[in-house]
Amino acid sequence: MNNTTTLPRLAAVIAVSLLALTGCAAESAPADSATVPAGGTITIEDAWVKSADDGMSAAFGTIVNSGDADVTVVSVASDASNMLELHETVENESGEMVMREIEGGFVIPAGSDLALEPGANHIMLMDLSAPLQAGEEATFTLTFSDDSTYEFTAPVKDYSGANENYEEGDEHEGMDH
Ligand SMILES: [Cu+2]
Repeated sequence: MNNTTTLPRLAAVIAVSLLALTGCAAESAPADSATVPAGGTITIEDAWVKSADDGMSAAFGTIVNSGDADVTVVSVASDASNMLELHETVENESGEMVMREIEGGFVIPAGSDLALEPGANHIMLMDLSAPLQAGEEATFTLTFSDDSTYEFTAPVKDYSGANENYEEGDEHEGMDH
């Protein structure tokens, strides 16, 4: 009858195993929730780009964040433009609405959205690589502060607005006169 000695030993082995399991779970649970990439919680609705022959244009849409953490767009890229910027539109000292690169990028609050629209925040195409004509499409890649990305395709549309002045640096002021 060795049961009296093997049972406690077995119980001890099980206890150690459970400790190892729970220790493992406790370590991995917070890591899992923290590693959901920003790009996995983002979608864009009603995206479109303003048609233009050359120079500058802008892209719009509603960036939706379905996650439980704020998401920050830090940069955007597209084959349609040699250079892109994230712009906001603000009133300058003279009371004119001007657009400029937004400091810190676009923040989309958790469970909320951010509208990119003419006269407000927008994706600025600074230097078109080819004419953008209505009916065509352009593909954009958003990069978030955690280095994850989200790619979307937007149709090109004719639009007569969205002609805000660009807030030029001092070295460009002469161009306005
Ligand atoms: Cu702009």
